Amino acid sequence: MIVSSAIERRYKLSSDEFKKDYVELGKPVIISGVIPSWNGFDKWSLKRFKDLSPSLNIYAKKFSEKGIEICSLTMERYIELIENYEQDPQNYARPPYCHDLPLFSLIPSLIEDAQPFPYDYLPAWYWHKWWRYCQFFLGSSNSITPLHFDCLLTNNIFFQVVGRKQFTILLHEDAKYCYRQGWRWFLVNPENPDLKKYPEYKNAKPIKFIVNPGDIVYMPPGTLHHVRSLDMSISFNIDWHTQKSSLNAIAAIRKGMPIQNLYYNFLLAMGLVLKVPPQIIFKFYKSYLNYVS
Ligand SMILES: O=C(O)CCC(=O)C(=O)O
Ligand SMILES: [Fe+2]
Repeated sequence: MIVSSAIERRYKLSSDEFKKDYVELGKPVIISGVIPSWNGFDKWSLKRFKDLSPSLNIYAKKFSEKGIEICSLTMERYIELIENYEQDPQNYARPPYCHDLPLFSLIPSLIEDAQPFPYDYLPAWYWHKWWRYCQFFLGSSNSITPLHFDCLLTNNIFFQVVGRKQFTILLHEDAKYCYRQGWRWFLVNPENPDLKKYPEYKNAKPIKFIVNPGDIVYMPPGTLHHVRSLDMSISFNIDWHTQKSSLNAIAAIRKGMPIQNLYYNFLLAMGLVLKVPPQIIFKFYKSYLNYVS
């Protein structure tokens, strides 16, 4: 098994190079030097989120072999659980992982902190109220997202603001070595693969890297990723299509993509290919932001 083929790291990558050298070639990249110039880069912390919105009701997830369990709690309580765990991990259980939360819509004052936002890394169709497409990940150290690909076969631009994360990614062509379960989850644990149980994984080419505060990660459609938080962490991502990826994603209905995903991909293709404005599409697309699959 070849561990750790490299990922390129580019400082303030231009949007033309981003499109030509990475998106069009289906190649992942880390972009540094962009987030640190945001108005609020230094301001974000879990404590600040708690102070801004203590009574906000949020959802957190527990991933296990049985599936995804969801619990609901207030922001204040959640951050308290994280702080307790970080101070004394022996005596406090690791908190659940707050995963896929549309926090810019819930706390709009945060939007100003993410300016100047790098619009150029997104197709123009997403520029109108770009923050509506952002999904946040808040969690303690050692929070884990098991191996999966993003369910609509979108591109993923991932913004790491606070804390570090360890990513292990595999290109979509390696999915066949990772023992798929359902549409988008995989049984192999790439941090400690059990080659007796999952022998085909020896053919896979995992890429392992650490994402630091202020880094942006680009992953092409269908990239498998396993993510471990190394610290208390705040990140957010945007799942986004190009015209081409939206049409490829619709075609994936033949490969077992759930029908609900087809609905969202069809809406996005109406926007990107047929140019239906986001003001119309978003009303129908919005429920995707609470879609657990
Ligand atoms: O940061 C994580 O834990 C998971 C990120 C992820 O799955 C994503 O951005 O799609
Ligand atoms: Fe993901």
